[in-house]
Amino acid sequence: MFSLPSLKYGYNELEPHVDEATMFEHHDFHHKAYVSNLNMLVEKVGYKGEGLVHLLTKTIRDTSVEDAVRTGIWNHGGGHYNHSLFWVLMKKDSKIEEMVESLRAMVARDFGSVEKFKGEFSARAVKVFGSGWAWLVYDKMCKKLEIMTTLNQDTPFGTDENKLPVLGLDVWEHAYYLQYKHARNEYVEKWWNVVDWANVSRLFEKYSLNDAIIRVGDDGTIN
Ligand code: MN3
Repeated sequence: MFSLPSLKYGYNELEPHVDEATMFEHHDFHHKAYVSNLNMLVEKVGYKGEGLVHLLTKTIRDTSVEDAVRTGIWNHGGGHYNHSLFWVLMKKDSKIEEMVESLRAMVARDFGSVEKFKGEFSARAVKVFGSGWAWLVYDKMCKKLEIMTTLNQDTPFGTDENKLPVLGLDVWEHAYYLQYKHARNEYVEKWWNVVDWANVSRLFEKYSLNDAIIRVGDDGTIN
């Protein structure tokens, strides 16, 4: 069954950018609830360990599965995938120098520069209406980087199979409200200080060189 991944840093280690109370609530309650709900749902489809990506791309299109179960898997499975990815794309002491040259070059080609990319990404993240995510995705068909937003817990590849998530930002209120209140724009600005560019690069290289989708293990580990 699915389980909640543990964080590779303490709840307070992303401070002052993301505070301890937010990290604790977000990980131990919000993410945990997606995992618990997903486990209840997959019992109903005879899950045999095919993996989250399979659930989110195949099971949700299987019309022999009850509509409510498919919707639940889409939402809670998406929540588990998105959050598992989100945690490993952050760390304390973010270093932009850890971005690999191949990613920097493609960012420059597709957005003009890293700074322009960050500006565009922030603007899109701030404008997500209601709850959702902003993503940097690698389009495996066009072999280019794009900014994409999704609503609720929709995943990029569940929405469009060509869109593989390189970087993701949770802009649900639960991700920032305790600390930033209504000021999502401030949260988005500060969040750049905790991006783990080495792991972002690792995802990008896996997609662009191997054409592989990142698997999130049932225990939330990324491989
Ligand atoms: Mn969240």
